[in-house]
Amino acid sequence: MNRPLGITVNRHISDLQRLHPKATGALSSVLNELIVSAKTISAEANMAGLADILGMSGKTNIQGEKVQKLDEYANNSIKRRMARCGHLCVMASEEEEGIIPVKPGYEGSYTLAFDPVDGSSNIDVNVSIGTIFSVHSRLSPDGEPGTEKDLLQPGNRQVAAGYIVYGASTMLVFTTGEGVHGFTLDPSVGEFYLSHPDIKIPEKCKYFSVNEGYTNYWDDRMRRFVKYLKEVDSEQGRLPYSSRYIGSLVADFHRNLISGGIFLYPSDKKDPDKPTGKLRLLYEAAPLAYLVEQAGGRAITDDGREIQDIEPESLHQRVPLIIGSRKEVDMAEKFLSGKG
Ligand code: AHM
Ligand code: MG
Repeated sequence: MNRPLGITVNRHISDLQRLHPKATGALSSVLNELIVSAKTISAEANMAGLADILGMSGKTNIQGEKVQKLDEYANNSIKRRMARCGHLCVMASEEEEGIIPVKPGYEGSYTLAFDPVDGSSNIDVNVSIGTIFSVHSRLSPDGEPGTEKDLLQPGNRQVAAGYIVYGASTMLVFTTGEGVHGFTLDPSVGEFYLSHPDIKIPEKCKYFSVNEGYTNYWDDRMRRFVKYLKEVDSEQGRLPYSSRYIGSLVADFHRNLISGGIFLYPSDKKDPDKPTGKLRLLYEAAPLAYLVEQAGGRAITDDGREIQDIEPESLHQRVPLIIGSRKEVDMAEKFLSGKG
């Protein structure tokens, strides 16, 4: 069988590196090692039903949620591989309470924050899930173990971010600040090929994605905005936006990035301990905000702060998230500031 001579992700990464004559290749190595983990997680996710990897592991993570076996597999796969890649100084995972040190003697100049399996409540029902990652340059001096402070940096200082979506195909989407590029895994040869170069979020927004089951817990302004999205605007000749909600952030975000859409996970009043929404700044909101901005979109909180500008205070900090097509995020901002 003849295969197309596609651009592999490794070739693409080395082409990106060429744009920076002083680059050492360290960031390229971080990405290439992460991609190896992504392939193994993809293989496990595809085999989940057969490999008896479905179901709970019996442990509870720092967020108080049940840890599923695939979460554990993915978490271990990434942390063990990346701890020895020689270019990181410290890591943090959504599944672990504290910082994750790298192997002594292997310290490098980058940090890695990751959500090993996002949307894990969807594993058992064979619905798309994903992995999200975010890379920063360290703040502390080279050659020493990294610290929590190295990880608590705002999104606007990321040097790379991306996700892998394990869907009908496995796709990797990432940015290093030179646009957003998407790669599809050919599982028969184990290679990611460039399939979506220079992704731009469509200006015409088709979808809104929000868990409307929580409507009663939202602020009135959020309720008015979502009501507006469902109305016919005869002055502008606009039909209602279509509703799409998978409940896997990576998959919801990916659809909206490719087809145009806005995703909302606002703060709600249902849990006084979680007044700031559910999603985590370091592992979910900031990396996706970097991607969406590189693709021409925008990401804010429901009190109008740019996600990228938030200075993190703790590893597992949660933020309300409104992310997607720029015009609709601007519109959300208007409603939420009381001007809608
Ligand atoms: P997880 O990282 O523990 O899987 O939780 C995050 C997920 C997101 O993928 C998704 O957007 C959200 O939780 C769905 O939450 P809800 O069921 O409250 O709508
Ligand atoms: Mg998650």
